[in-house]
Amino acid sequence: MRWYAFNGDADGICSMVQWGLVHGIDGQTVTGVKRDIELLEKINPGPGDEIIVMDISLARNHQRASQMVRDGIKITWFDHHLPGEKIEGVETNINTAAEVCTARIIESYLGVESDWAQVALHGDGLSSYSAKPEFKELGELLNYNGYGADLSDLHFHPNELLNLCLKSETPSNFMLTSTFQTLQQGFANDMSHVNSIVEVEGIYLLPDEAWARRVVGVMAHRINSEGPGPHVIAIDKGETLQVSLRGQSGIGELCSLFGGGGRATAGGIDALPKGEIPALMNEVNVRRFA
Ligand SMILES: [Mn+2]
Repeated sequence: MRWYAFNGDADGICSMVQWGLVHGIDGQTVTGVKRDIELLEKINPGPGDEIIVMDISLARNHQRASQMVRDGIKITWFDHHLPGEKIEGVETNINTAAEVCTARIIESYLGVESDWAQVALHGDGLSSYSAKPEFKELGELLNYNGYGADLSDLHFHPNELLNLCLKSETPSNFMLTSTFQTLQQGFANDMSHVNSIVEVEGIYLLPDEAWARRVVGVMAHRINSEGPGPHVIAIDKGETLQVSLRGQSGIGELCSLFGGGGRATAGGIDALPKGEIPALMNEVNVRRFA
């Protein structure tokens, strides 16, 4: 059997849609909210099974991937996050260049130019590398749908969105559906709360409520487009902060200093103890005023 593990955000979905339009997606799909990236933990392959992974970090699935390869499972990995140490036997199609998202990697792998790759660029905050601004809203909305503490926070299960996108075939068709309208309305409602959030001591701090958990990503992209950063957007989890960091370069590395990770321009720290906020802000400020 073939398994697909894909990130539940715009890039993961758009990668899968492209694959599905060319090869179909027969098999078992495994996904989750955008933050849910240790997806290999949810797969129990049998002998002879194969796994295709899209838009999740190999570094964050390293141990499980190594074990599966030793067990004879074939793994093909498409991604643009820092991969960590090489694993012999995993076929990797990984490019961490700032202008690349997974859907672009899939587009060149398949050799079929696709507007879904353009949608994904917008979803990943890479609009400046897209030639199609008409898909910016769709990219942001698919990305927005992936944010939440768990699947119950989301308007649509990522699998359901994947199937609706496949049914529409093109982004333009999808934008005519009631699904698109539902996302537009949900987004507008959530964003109506955002204006009250101001930067305090270098951090945009959000309450731990469903609307905030859903808009944190889009809010981070917008704040990042207003200046070089690094920008800190965080959800107050009580003892810890769930941190999103955005900037122009070195963001994944910065997050990894605090147990997080990411790519050049976007990263996160799942649970930063509040006592470590000064240390984080020191690192951020060194880069802000460099
Ligand atoms: Mn991505």
